[in-house]
Amino acid sequence: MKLHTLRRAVIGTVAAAATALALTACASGAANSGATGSADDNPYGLITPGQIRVASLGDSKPYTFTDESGEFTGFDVELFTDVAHRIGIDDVVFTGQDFSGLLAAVANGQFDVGVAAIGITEERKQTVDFSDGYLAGYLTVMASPDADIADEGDLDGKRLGVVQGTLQEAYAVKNFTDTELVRFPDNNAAISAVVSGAVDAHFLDYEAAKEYAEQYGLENAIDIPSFDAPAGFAIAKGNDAFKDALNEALHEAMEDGTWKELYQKWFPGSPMPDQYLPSDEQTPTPSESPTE
Ligand code: SNW
Repeated sequence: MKLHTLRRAVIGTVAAAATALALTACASGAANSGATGSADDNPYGLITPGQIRVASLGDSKPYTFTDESGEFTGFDVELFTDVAHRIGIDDVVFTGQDFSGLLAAVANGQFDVGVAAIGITEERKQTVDFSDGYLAGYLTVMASPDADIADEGDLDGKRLGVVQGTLQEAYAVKNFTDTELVRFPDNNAAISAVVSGAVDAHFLDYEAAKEYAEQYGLENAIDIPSFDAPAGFAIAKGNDAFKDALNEALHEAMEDGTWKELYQKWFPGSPMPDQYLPSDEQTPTPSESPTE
């Protein structure tokens, strides 16, 4: 707690200095010149100017996870790092959180952004703002092949793991009413329970399920589209300068093929969605298609 107080005090000083600088800039009519401006050194209202603190997850491979040396990596991590670079920031610090506390930690200013395959929903928008979407996929029930789970009806009377605070939990509460839900803080704990037989299946993101399936001989038993809740970067409400900059950089990363490259690297063999590809690689929608 003492450390916390100290850090806040330091941040307070930095913030005061930044405000003073901004005021000086205003007075000289040069405010808000963006990342390249020399006067305004914190255009995105970051906790520490020049650094982005990211709330993430250590066990959501291949989206966000820590490798053998403890470094954060994965699709979301590499995409966000690329986007941050495009807005002039290379000092990006990822920290693992429980998913259930992640959005609150962003909303109350402990982190500048949340990056963890976080689906954009109206409910979550009450707590945080989101960048535009960057990934739309499936929610997957993963089980042992012996569990005989092939469709949603097969979950009746079964024990199903969900990570607290996820869309999977919300979907299961609403739709799997005859299933016993067992809540876990993270995927690793839930997978251990599937492997030990303490639960019959676990409900998580498609690519993470694929990863665990290979590792533990489990299978993707049911895939449920979650295209209406594409993942976005979560930021504190009202920080439009930061949001706009992230969006612009994100769309650049899509347009120049960086998004596609990362998708192929981290999700090999998965169907390539259209909407985040460079515009000249997108297939025409049916109404524009000459065959329609
Ligand atoms: O809604 C999907 C989205 O379409 C894409 O497949 C990436 O995952 C989602 O954002 C859902 N992710 C869950 C959620 O937002 C779990 C996140 C996690 O476990 N890291 O609750």
